[in-house]
Amino acid sequence: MKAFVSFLAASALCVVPMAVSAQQTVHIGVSAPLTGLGAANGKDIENGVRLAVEEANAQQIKIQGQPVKFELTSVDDQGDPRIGVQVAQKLVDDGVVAVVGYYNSGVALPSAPIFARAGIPLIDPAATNPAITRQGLNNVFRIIATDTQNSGNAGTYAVKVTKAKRIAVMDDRTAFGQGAVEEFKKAVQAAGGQVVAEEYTTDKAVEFNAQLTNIKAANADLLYFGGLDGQAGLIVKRMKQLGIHAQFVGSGGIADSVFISSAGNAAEGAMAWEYGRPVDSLPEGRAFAEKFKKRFGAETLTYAPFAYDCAWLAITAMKQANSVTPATFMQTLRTMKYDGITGHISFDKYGDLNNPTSTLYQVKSMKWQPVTTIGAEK
Ligand code: ABU
Repeated sequence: MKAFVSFLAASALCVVPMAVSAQQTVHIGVSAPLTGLGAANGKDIENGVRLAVEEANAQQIKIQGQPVKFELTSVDDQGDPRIGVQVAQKLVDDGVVAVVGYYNSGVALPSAPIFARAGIPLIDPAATNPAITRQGLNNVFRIIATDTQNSGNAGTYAVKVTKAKRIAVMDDRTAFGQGAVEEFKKAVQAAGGQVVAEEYTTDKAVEFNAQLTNIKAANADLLYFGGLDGQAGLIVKRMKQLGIHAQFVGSGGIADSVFISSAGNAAEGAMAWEYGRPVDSLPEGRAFAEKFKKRFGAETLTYAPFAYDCAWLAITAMKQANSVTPATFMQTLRTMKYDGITGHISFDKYGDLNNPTSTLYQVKSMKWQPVTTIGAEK
């Protein structure tokens, strides 16, 4: 009898709780150019998401009582629409529950429907062509001002504040550059301004002599360029060589170190309209910049803060919905109010920001400095 009681006691000690919480792995996708011309910005976006994922894992988040391990699944879209749609399908096949992308509007436009068909939310930190959220899809969210807003502000400001009288435009024929210049021209015309020269190039070009000679002949006092940082730097350098004194103004994705390296001394005085407020002026912005530098050994470019917010937005939606099922937490995303490091985030019926802001920057003493911000946060 004594032996039997000892056996029961020993058995009781060995009872293993039945409700063991199994860890679930949740994949967050990123699509950006990790090689080629946009690679620096693509890595910036990828690292913004990586930082958010690492922080979320350190917090040991539980959803439905089970610990969650977040994993970054990134693909290199090379800034090419054809590659973009292929790797978008790969992300779907790999089972991502949300995607942070894109850098290039031209890649975002054909790729977004692939995630829509799979019922996966796409959260955009950088691609600004307005049509990305106007394709009738219900899965696209963008946490950055569109080109209607950013280049629209630029056009109004050029006429009303800069008082430019003879405006030239040039674009790189991409969905972003051409679209941005169209929005700029509409705003210039609405403000009563005059566009005296319209030129274009391609996003791969490195020589702009013909276009800039035409702009010089038109006696332009301001050049608005729809295109990206490295190429913008080469244009500004060539303007200086040709003795063109028109004020250079960029359309976004230009106020960064890539532009300054590319333009060299010619960078001084250049302007660019960027998205959101200066990160340093936001409550958590400076801390973000410092932890980014500590983690990756490099300063952020334009988009890492937005990409970080995109990833945390998805993770917070999962927490609030208590679900990692895309169809469930996507409902939460639509009505969420989230304070990110880039500002207040909530969405209109298209998935665009309710309160977008833009900031004009200028290179002073070879550093991009904020000049003014348009758009009030509520
Ligand atoms: N918004 C600037 C990044 C380039 C793009 O939208 O294609």
